[in-house]
Amino acid sequence: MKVLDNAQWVEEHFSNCDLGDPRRNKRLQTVAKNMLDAPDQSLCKQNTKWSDLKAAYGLFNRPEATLDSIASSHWNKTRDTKPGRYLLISDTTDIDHFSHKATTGLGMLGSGVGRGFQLHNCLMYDCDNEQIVGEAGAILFKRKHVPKDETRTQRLKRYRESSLWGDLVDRIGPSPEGSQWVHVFDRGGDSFETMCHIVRTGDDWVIRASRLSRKVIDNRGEKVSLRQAVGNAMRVGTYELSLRSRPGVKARTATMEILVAEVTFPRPSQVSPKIRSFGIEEITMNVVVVREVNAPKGVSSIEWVLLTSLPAATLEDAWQVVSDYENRWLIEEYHKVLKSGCNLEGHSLRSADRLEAQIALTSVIGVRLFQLKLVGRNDQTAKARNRIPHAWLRCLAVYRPKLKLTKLTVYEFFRQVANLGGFIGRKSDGEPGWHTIWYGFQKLQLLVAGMELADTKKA
Ligand SMILES: [Mn+2]
Repeated sequence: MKVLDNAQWVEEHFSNCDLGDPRRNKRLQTVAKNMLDAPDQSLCKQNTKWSDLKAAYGLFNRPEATLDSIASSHWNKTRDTKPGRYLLISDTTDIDHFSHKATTGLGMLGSGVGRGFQLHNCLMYDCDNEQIVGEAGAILFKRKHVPKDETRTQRLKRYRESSLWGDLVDRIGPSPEGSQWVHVFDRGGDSFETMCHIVRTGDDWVIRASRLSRKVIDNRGEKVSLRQAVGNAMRVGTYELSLRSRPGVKARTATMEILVAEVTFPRPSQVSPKIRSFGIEEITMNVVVVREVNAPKGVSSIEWVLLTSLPAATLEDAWQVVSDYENRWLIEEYHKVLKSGCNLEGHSLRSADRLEAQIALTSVIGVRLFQLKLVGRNDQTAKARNRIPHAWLRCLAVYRPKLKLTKLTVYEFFRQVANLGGFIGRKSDGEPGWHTIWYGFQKLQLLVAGMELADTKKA
């Protein structure tokens, strides 16, 4: 993957936005570029020209600046996948604006003490090239106070947090010709309703089961609990997993076994009117179970029960399902990028509408930062001069005269960037973390900008 410079990247991902006025679209690109140059700073520090800062506030104030209008150009680009295999990893994260007492129009968080939004979004991952494609879609949800005496029927009729999963599947839509899309959800996404939405798009899923007490039909046609079906599952293989130490638990090598079963979920008796209208009476799927055998006493053993539309007859099939689920950490890391890398919760804008525009912009910019991190890690042998913008390399060469640019790999380039941010890179240091990469990246951008300024002065 060739790395674009910040201006090119912004152009590619924001130039098709429609905010109702060409000047406003241009303004969006300026604000986005400034954000990318200094992602964890406040708006004032990102937009150091007075005209840019005015443009940012002006933009966020416009009713046209919504999550959809700002991010959908990027979403569309992400969904237009080339033939291949892709994971669509979704999750919900709380965006907490509790500390900004003056902000109006926020929803509830937690038990009602917090204030903010739930951001439910989906990250597209290219399995063949091991790269982040982008954000495939997002929904912002404001939880409202629910009356204590709400009936089950009333609950099923209203938009709930559990509806976000299926709703986002619908908004993202089906995969294009030649692409296999696999939706990967944690236990929050386990419901018959959510699966119905994926059945309708014709795509695949790997979802961690949340309720093992639910009734299913096993392969002998008997009605059992999912827990019982798991108990009767067939073992297809074992493997060793080394687990790092945690507070109070020693490091150990765990023996894991993989079991598979086929089950049918009947439609629950009470479902929302929408699901009733789909007319899906039952869904047959595979269950892949990964669990630790002979876990030491007093240690809670690992067990994943994964529900999937993918084949699971052989060990190889089952492995694929497990490794798809193992990639779920990517969305958690992406949410970390948004919160700690882009300081998403730190902006003190005065209304929920302005925050929505801010969140939209950040969710797209966060993709770029996440991509840069993975490009560095995965492209261990690719030469930097073929992939990295020329100006960045030129700048680095001036700053570090001993560096041999012709030999530099993409991987080494990003270690050098982290180096600018304070990463020392001793053997024991491992891979550079977020903050050092960011600080290094910001420093490099500043050096590049300085060099370009000097060039124009001379001309
Ligand atoms: Mn979750």
